[in-house]
Amino acid sequence: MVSALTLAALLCAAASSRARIPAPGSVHQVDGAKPVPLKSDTQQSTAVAGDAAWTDARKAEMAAKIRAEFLHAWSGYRQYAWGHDELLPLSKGFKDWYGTSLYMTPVDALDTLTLMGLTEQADETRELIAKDLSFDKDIYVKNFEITIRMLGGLLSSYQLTGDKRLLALAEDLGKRLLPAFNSPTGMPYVFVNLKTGTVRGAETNPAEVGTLLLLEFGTLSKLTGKAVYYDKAKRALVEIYNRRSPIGLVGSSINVETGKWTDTDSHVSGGIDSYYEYLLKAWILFGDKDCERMWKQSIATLNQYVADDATSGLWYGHVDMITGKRAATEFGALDAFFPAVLALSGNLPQAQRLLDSCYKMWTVYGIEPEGLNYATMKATALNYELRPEIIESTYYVYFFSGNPRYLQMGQTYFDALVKNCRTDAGYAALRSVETMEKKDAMESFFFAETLKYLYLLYAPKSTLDLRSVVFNTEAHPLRRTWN
Ligand code: DMJ
Repeated sequence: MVSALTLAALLCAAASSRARIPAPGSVHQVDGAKPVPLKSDTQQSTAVAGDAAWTDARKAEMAAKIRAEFLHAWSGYRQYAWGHDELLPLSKGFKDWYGTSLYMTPVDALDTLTLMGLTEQADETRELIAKDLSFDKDIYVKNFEITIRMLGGLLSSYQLTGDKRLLALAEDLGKRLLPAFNSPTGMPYVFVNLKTGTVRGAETNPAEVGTLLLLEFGTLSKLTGKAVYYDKAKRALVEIYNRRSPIGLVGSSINVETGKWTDTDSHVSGGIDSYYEYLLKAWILFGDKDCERMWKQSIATLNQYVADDATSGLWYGHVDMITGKRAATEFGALDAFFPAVLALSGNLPQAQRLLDSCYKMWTVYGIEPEGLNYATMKATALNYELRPEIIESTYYVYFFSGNPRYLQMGQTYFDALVKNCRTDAGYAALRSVETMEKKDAMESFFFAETLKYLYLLYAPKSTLDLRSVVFNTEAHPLRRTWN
């Protein structure tokens, strides 16, 4: 357990650390963890044809195609929804999450525009944000979503462009979000009013409590020299960790006022996912030893209880956090981020096995369903929300393995997206991967994550070196520019 004193001492140590971001995949092998027994490579069952023919020219051609599709969707946003949170890709309208725009798509998309070399569009978007975006609004926002999309996007684009107006906006937003942490336990409320600082929503989950540390509040502290952001976010993360069960697992729902679990279902899916992701990434980005220890304990326990070596492959399912008893054989589109985390932690073989399972989830319907029962290989939720996680994992696993079969997997995703989700104004989520019926939604993470990871899979290494950045959970890359 982490006491307040050791926490303070370790925070000082982390702040004064001069270490560079360690080479991901090389130094984070888990001590004492019990990995799931590996089948040999020859037993990997997922066939990915045509993986030998990936020349540099073919990769460049793919990158250009993905960039063109990004531009197609961006033009739709530019024409029908400019200045609003999201494009509605079927009705050609727009949506603002809180009745007034926070420029969610522009902020979320800006670093992808920059990385793709879409300079004219990036400059126009940056000016829109810097001149017109204001957080002085009497609205209750979801702390988690605004932190990962907006705070993360502003900080990342500040680091990429050096435009100090973006850092000023990030700091203004960070200050307005801070009251969320004013609960009896220090774990944040779900909603905070940007103008008044009043809070709502005591029932939350580990992802929404534990995800605020890394690229967002921690980096804001490092870039502004104000420790308060790191300290509050770190305390919240430790509060969740300290409430783990005797076997070391966290549940799905917790009350920030009582500190009691209200749902003991344990998994790596939505609601818990980025809690684990940030334990590892906060260790890498900040050299935070508490996070290293918490990550190592957590991954060992996940591999012991949550990993499931089923007939259909390796999965991470659902168990009860107290007993460790299997509760469901369910995996989904959100869970598909986990191979990326395993690869970054140094466990490439397990990442490859899990990614093979994810690929089966994608190909069983021709595009991935939101939820899958891996015992029956039937969908439990048929929608597809244009999510990035499987592509994110494919990018990481390709980066660390260099195996062209992952480029072929990327081609499968891209072809399915173009075939099933493209509209004349952009890209649309699907109501059903059985019927491929579209719905009028294109979330900002399609620009921030889905197309960014797909592009980076094929783009020249000089576009961005994964060893020099840590991506937040919304794919905003952060560099350790501080000592
Ligand atoms: C994104 O907002 C982030 O990746 C988050 O961690 C999970 N959900 C979406 C994408 O699916």
